[in-house]
Amino acid sequence: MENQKQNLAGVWDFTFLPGNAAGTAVTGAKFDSRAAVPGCFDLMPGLYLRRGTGVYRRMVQAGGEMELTSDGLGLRAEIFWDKRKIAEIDAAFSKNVIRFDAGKCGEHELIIAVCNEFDDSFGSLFRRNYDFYAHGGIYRPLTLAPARKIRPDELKIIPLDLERGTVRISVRFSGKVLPGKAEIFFDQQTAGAVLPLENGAGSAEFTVPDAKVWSPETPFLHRARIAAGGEEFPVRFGLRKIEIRSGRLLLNGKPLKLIGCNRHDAHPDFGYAVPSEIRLRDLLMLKQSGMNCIRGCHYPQSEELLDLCDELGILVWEESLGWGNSAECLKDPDFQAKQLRETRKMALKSINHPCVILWGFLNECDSTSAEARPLIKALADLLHETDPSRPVTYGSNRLQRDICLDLVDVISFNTYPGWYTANEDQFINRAFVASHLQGLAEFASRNEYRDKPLLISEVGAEAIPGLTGGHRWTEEYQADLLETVVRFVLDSDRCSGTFLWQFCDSRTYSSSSSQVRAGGFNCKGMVDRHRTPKQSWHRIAQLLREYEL
Ligand code: ADA
Repeated sequence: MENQKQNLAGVWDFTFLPGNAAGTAVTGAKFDSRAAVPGCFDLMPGLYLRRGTGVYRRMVQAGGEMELTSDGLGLRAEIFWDKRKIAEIDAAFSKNVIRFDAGKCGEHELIIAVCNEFDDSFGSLFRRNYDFYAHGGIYRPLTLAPARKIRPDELKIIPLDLERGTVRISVRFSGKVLPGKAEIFFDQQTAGAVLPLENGAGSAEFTVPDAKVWSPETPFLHRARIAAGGEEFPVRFGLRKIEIRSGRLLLNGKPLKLIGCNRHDAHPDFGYAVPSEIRLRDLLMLKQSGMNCIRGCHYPQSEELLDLCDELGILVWEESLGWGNSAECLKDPDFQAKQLRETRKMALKSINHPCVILWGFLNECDSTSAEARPLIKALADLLHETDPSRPVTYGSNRLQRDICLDLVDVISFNTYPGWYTANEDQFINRAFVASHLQGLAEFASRNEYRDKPLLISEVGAEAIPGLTGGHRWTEEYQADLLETVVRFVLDSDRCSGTFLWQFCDSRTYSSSSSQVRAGGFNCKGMVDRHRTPKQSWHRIAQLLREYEL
């Protein structure tokens, strides 16, 4: 099966149509240009930051029942096979498997019309007010393969006991003929263990032979092959446990201090279609700096990124797409339904990645309003039910005013002392920054919250690369601020970690009602948009060499 999979990366025929023009794409489009897949069309020459419909076309050899897998595109797409619509994708960054009848074996035309016009209805998840750029394009790999006889709608391997090497494997297949059992083979095993199935679903405990624990220091990965209904499904997984005890996060039974950064999976020249080499370099830089984690802000991560984090031993907070959603939005039934659908999809796609230790959603929503509670509760319940093995959280910027913190396992505060706080001096006030963080730690130590770990999930300051002098917007100011935060977190018994804002400068909009974004970039990166370190990067790396995480 794997060798029948076609990777559709390459240069496709292309044309750009103004507006939301998927209909015209199939009837009247004249393909007058070429575009790379994966790629963002709104960074191509002549189309820089344009909004409209990018229409991609190529010919493919295929026939019979096929599966087209998209690991992520945006903002939304319509897909046509020989001019017949076979799918619509209405959520950016979402992984989708499309099953369709490709007809007779031979050459067929595949058209993907991707639109990056904003849709202001509440049913749209990528909204105009988000503080990261809404690119149009096919962000991540596309593959095409013959459809399997059965489909694994769920396939979970959850570590149970690390010493005994036990895991719980749960599967749910769909298809015309459902298998009565699955066979599980670990690593090099040739004799499988049986998992009985009823209506294509089953769950049982297994022992992994010669089990080795996965950790950031020794990211050991096991493999399982799951054979059922004449098909084989390979899965890679790791044996590790993330737990909460007395308000602390524990990894494999030991207290965990998370020191890392928020990272947009983005690049100024490629948008969200980040080339593998750049993704790899980013993660190697992070690992070498001594940081141990990233928050994949603010959307589901690519398979490639999660694979790399599994291999390098980088811990990940993965979250579904959302940003600053208002009470009006949070109570909208369409918005709610899509949030739930996409959050569940994210959890099911990433559940076997040991690097993922936290699930998140709805960054900085209006969690002071009663309207937020039903959706936050529903998302937390859904994640717990889909995956009982990982804690759930959301980045709150409402701090002490938040009324939803009881609904999640971990309290995560996005806070910008020394940046957005009013009446600040031109120069850093370290005591103010530390006392603000101390205030949050005290708040989180109240009876009702003391059993929940506390994270500072965003904190930072803008720094224009090369600007020095120590005042706001300079590299020193940012380095001083972030150093103060990291020292506080390392020394605090209450705080389980921080995700600094942010890894690299990232594209957003030049202005919005509440934010100043120099040149259309959020310049709070510790490295600049092309990944050249600022002073803060070196400062934090030096500090982490002095401490042992
Ligand atoms: C927010 C948000 C980020 C970014 C940041 C900032 O808290 O979650 O996406 O906008 O602040 O730079 O202000």
